Amino acid sequence: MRTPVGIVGAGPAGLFLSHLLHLHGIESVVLERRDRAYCERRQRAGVVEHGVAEALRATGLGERMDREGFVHEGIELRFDGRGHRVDFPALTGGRNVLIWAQTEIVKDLIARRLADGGQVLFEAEATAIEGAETERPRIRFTHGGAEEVLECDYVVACDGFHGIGRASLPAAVVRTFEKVYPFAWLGILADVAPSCDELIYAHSDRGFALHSMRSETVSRLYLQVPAGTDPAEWSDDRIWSELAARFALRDGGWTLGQGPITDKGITPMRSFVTEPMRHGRLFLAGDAAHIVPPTGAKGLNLAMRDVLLLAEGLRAWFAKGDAAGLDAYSATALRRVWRAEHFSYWMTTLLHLDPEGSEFDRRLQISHLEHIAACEPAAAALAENYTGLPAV
Ligand code: RFL
Ligand code: PHB
Repeated sequence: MRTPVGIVGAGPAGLFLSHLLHLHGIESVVLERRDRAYCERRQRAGVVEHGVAEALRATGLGERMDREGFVHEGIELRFDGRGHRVDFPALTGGRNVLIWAQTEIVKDLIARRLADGGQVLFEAEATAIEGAETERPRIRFTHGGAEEVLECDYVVACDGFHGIGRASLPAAVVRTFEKVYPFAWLGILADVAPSCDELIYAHSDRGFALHSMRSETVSRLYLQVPAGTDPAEWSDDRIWSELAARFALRDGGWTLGQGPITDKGITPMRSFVTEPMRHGRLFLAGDAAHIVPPTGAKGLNLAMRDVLLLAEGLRAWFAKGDAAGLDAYSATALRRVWRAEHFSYWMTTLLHLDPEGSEFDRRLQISHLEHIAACEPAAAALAENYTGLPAV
């Protein structure tokens, strides 16, 4: 098999890249080790930055998003038993975010790729990427019990944090940076109308909690739990009473609606960056190259922005033999990646209870939250980063 661009992974990064290349008249093959239903079901992100939503619209993927997604013009920070709203358009000159689940983006991308005659091979597991330093890199993969080879001009590893792409870069050229947090998120999906119109990020003495949503009848909620927690330790009743306690307002003026829990999972919290994001003709994009803790809602957005940049570089190369965009890819992407790393770390340490922290640390968090509530430039820094900095 032969293709100009071989892509490992049918997550949002790999699928969107394949779609963008198709719009530029460049063929690609996507190899995905899971089946289609698994890719379309995997519960993950829910917040799409302003600029990423615009890119989805501009590339023909906005129709269902605009019909079924929700525009959110702010979030609530809840701390010390009170709520404070951060107003995005007022603080950023008009930007907002969209609540539109990653599962829906993936469903639309798969349907669109297949309708356009794109090659997305499910249950095709890449086992090796070879020849990154040559003009003919290859991906070895297994599909339907057979071992196959995909010969490419370029290989893009969009295979997530546990894929083979990052490990295929020679150790001598790679540096990685990592921070692991001593807590995780227990996430649930519940058949109950959201108890809020906008997301609530809650700081409490019992730990962090987040109220998000998927539709008018489905809520998505998260609880900070110790790293290594087994979800079996958390009965549905225990989850609901802990959520209610962490979101409680001092005046008692808010109640959390409860309903049947349909999905329960643990997300470890990690910050991770690989430098560079390219070696020869092998590129990394999305979670394959970097991880952020989900508190800043940046992971999906970074993945989409990586491939927007890369698709532009590949377009210039295949159309005119111009390598400038490809050569600049890693450094340009990493500037945005490090901004998102800082913002995600900052939101995480601002809102979570550090199990090794002291009362001093907790007072600093409250003071910082009060500063954001009282001081417009401080709130604007949060809003600018959350809605997505256009210039970075
Ligand atoms: P993905 O989605 O992990 O896709 C990688 C794909 O590669 C496949 N694969 C292979 N295929 C073939 N051969 C191999 N050897 C392979 N190895 C792996 C995998 O099966 C998979 O299909 O990576 P991608 O495309 O880079 O996308 C990244 C995003 O998924 C991720 O950053 C976000 O979900 C992070 N995230 C959030 N991001 C946001 O922007 N906003 C949010 O609100 C947000 N909330 C979240 C999140 C992530 C979470 N979890 C569970 C990690 C909330 C949670 C709970
Ligand atoms: C989600 O809806 O899954 C979600 C929202 C905001 C975050 C993380 C996850 O910061």
